Amino acid sequence: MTDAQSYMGKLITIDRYILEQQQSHPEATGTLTNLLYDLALAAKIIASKTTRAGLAEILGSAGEENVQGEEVQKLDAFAQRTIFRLNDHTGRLAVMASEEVEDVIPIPERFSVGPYVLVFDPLDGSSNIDMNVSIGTVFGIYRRKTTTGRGALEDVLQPGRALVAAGYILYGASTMMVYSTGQGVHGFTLDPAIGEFLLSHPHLMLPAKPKYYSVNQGYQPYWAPGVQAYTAWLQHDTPEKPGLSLRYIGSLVADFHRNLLAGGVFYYPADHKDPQKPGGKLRLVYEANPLAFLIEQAGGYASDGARAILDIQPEQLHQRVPLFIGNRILVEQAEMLLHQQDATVAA
Ligand code: AHM
Ligand code: MG
Repeated sequence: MTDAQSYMGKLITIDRYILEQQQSHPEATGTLTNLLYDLALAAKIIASKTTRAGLAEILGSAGEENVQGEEVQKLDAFAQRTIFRLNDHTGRLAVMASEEVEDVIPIPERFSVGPYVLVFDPLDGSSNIDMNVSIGTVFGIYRRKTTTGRGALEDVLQPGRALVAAGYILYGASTMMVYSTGQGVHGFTLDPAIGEFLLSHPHLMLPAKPKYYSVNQGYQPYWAPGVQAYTAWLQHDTPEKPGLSLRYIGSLVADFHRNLLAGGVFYYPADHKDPQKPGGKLRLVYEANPLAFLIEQAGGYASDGARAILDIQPEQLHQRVPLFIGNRILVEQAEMLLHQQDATVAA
């Protein structure tokens, strides 16, 4: 019997499951366990608002710009505040960092600091909110690197390989929390009637036969030749796979989640249209890395087109990175074709 089968039909809350996983590590102090509980609570609080997102009180934007120069929607601000406030005083974190805040977020002086670092995108895909399209939260947890004082930028700028846990919350037709602490990927669905996340997808693994490719094909005229060649390869039957169908929501967590369940590849390559984003659009620290950690745990792979996302040493908090993520065989083909085309162009 596989681990996944042993959970079939059992009613297990996220709290109990996290605790059971902790018990297989006798040395664990429970700090990480409690941090995950806090994130599950944040998920419920944010979900309670996203499910009411069509209502007048929260429609419209807060009228501010975030550090990426984008308009902050009210729900973004709410999600940011919720995650911060649930984690600022627990003594579990040394420092936090978020897409919505320019610099690292210190723990207020009046609270003690702890051994972990939390990076997050509080509400990704915010341009979809007003259209009632799925949105998500992405998070990653590191152990702090600095040994004294309060946390610093150095604690945040760690390669994804050093993540101890990562996950996302998908606010869709139902709310799901999916996370990994390095022992497989586990998915929980929120039962709104009882306010509990129940284990629905234990030990998620990518299906061997992929179904979908996901990319904003509207930018195709601006792609490099390698990305053009790669997309053509995905579309056609090849010895390795059938031709894939296109699915693109434009909401990273939802696109990632669908491909995790069905098999496939999501990519957001560098394009040449927007000089502001020569390295793609997505951010390494709190978008690409947590999802790369999850995909490797599910048997897949994530690359920037040349190397594993998890091996990149971040230089800046908000740096962008091209992202190819999904079934290993599909992502490795992207690396191969991008490399081949670069070599042709250089010759
Ligand atoms: P955001 O962090 O500002 O919400 O933007 C990230 C989103 C992702 O969810 C999604 O994958 C991508 O932007 C879609 O971009 P595009 O509209 O260019 O396809
Ligand atoms: Mg984002």
